[in-house]
Amino acid sequence: MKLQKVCAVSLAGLMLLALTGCGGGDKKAAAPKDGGKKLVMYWGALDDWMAKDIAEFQKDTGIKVEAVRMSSGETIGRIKAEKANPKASIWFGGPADGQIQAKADGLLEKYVSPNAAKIPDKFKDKDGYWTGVYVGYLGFASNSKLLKEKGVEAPKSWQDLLKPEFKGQIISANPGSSGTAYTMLATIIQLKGEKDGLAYMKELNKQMKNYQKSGTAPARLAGQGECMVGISFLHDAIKYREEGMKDLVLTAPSEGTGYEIGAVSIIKGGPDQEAAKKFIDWCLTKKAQEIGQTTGSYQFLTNPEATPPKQAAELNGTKLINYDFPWAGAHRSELVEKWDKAIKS
Ligand code: S7P
Repeated sequence: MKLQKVCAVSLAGLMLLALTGCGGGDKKAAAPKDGGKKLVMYWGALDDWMAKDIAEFQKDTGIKVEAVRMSSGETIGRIKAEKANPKASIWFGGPADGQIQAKADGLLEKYVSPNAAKIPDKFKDKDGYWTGVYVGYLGFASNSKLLKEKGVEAPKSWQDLLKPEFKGQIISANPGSSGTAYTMLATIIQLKGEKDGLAYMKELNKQMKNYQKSGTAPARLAGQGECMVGISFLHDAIKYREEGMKDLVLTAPSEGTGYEIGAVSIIKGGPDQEAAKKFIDWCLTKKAQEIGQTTGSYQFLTNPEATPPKQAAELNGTKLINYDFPWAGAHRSELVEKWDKAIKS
């Protein structure tokens, strides 16, 4: 699908037409600071943050941006399909697992931004193919009203999700399409080992109401009263609660939970590689990292100079597993396939 078409049909695209001027506009506008370059990016975080980031980046550099919001699985599929003729140069956001797989598949270009020096080693690729921008914790977003009606407590462990009272009351995303849901699958396998982990996922499947394409949906649907429990990154649940879904309560599993490093990388052979490098330099700065929170994206930040959103403090003390990113990225396709087989068997 041509990017211009995406721009024309998607809501995000419509917002971007206004922001980037790809639908025409003021012909007398001042010449861009960066000689009229255009950057195309695939975006894995939320739409409202995307729109604000693009507007600020364009203001700071004069570089126009076209962007499409996609879940991790879709982005990998798109970049693979376009390998011979890449249409985009930047992949921003979504758990690093996807970008680790893309690196192994030869789909990314190495770029060590001078600004990456500030980012702690644990948040970036040792070979310089991706750099972390934010960090998010996985957990449960439950609807307190529905829980109360049934006299049930919010789940406090992965094991709790298998309780009879949650049958048909849990929504997650599909690990094949969603970076969030793959974080869950990789977390469970790291906690329990492959055999027991897949057996657990099979049991969990019997509890599910449905699987969504994107990992932000479960928290939103729980907030709307569509299910008792949504499995999402907890910062998304904070955003939805702040936006009015007051019944949302947040819990994290006592066995430990997985987390994401939301990463940025350059797509190999994509157009405008110089503009892509400029975007990476820019999005690692303190100023750029602090933009997400102005649109309700409350992840922790990787630049130690950036002020994290105050809302994220609620998640301090969450018990995290020692999530193995290289392992999770390397086994993504294989584990998704095994999960698919397990839940269908
Ligand atoms: O921006 C919110 C956020 O939770 O969205 C990403 C999330 O994984 C959704 O992507 P999928 O559709 O692939 O599940 C996170 O990276 C990010 O923190």
